[in-house]
Amino acid sequence: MVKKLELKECKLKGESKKGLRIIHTADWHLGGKFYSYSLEDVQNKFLESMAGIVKSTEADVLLVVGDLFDTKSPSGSVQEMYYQFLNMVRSEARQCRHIVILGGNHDPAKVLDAPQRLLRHFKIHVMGRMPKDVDDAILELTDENGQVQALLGCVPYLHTDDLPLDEVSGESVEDSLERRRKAMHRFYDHLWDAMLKRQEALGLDVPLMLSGHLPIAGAILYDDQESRRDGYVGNVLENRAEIFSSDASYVALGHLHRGQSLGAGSRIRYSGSPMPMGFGELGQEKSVVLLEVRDDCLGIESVALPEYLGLIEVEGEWDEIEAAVESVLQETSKPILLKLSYTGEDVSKANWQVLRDRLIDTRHAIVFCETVKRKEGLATRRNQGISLSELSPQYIFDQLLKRKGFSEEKSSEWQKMLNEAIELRNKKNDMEGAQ
Ligand SMILES: [Mn+2]
Repeated sequence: MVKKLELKECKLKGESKKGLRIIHTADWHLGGKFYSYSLEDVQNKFLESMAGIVKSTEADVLLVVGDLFDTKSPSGSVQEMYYQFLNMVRSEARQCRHIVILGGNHDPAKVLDAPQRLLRHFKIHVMGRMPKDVDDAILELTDENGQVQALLGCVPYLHTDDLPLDEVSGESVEDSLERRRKAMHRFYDHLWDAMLKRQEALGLDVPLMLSGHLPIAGAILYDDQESRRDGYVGNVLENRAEIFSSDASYVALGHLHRGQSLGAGSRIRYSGSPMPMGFGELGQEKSVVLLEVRDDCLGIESVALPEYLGLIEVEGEWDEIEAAVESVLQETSKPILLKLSYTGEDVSKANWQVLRDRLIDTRHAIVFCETVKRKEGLATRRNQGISLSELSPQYIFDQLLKRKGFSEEKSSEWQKMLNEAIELRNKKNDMEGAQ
């Protein structure tokens, strides 16, 4: 028998507590850059405010489902930021008994796991890699009296070695992906069985929850073409929601930066990232998920986060671009990053340096700008200050198509071929266990 709690959207923050409270968040990407703009200051602000949220929501559990760090080798100051945060929560939000940090595809699993035993003394459970014994991945979430209120199956990003496959030779890429999907399903089944056994051993009737850092079919990856920074590789291996037992009361996911549930009222949710990492996330409201384990239901509330970073994208005449730059000078509460495209006739107007100079000594920055010159009905873009990360295969391809002046029909044909080529490349990367 599994105690499956019904999800109930309700107001929890500021209301009196009726059960164990869990904050579900993910994809912090500490140490990450926005184009070439360092996010360290913004992220420090975020961590401070996050510690405040853990305190003000009276959360008993803080769960970070992967991509805590942005790179495999976070600098000393980025690691310090992380440890300062843990210390802040431990000293200021004392009711938070369990801090759970799971590895994502961006995380340096070994760096996360290095202090694992030490951190356990502080009830900080880090799991960069999946432990060999699945039983070690089951966390008993206890209340202030030490009573187990729920079981959490902790699942960091799974590497190829975590998903043993049967050796098959001479199969297609599709077949091999299907085998990986099956291996993933088997993995979650195996974990679920272990959780049922644990529950039985404890002699308790408590809700069971799962977690994971992976893309699930049906989720919205991006609002537009651009924010393909993360998930580009990996979204090929789309697992199906059925890998999670339907008896799970909640499935806390990470990896996709857009917060969402898989279908209306679904118990399978992505918390989303706390701040945008690309212009594709422009306009997304960022939040964390707050859960409350009650006797008869699982209360859930999406708690909106402040906007730590503002984004402005302008494509148009020079005076519009100038006005946008002037307007950000008024903003002092948060940095604003601008992406600007000048599409006017007179290219001599486009003096980007003058605009950049306006932002010196502010926290705002123009992270991308370009001059688009219109010629015979075709737009050709002349790039200024384009960063490497912007040079996606798609971007270069678009430029080429424009330059060649292919018909729409021909262009879409070429586009189809490019998509296939990219997909094949991604599949290959994914099979090799790339991020
Ligand atoms: Mn990820």
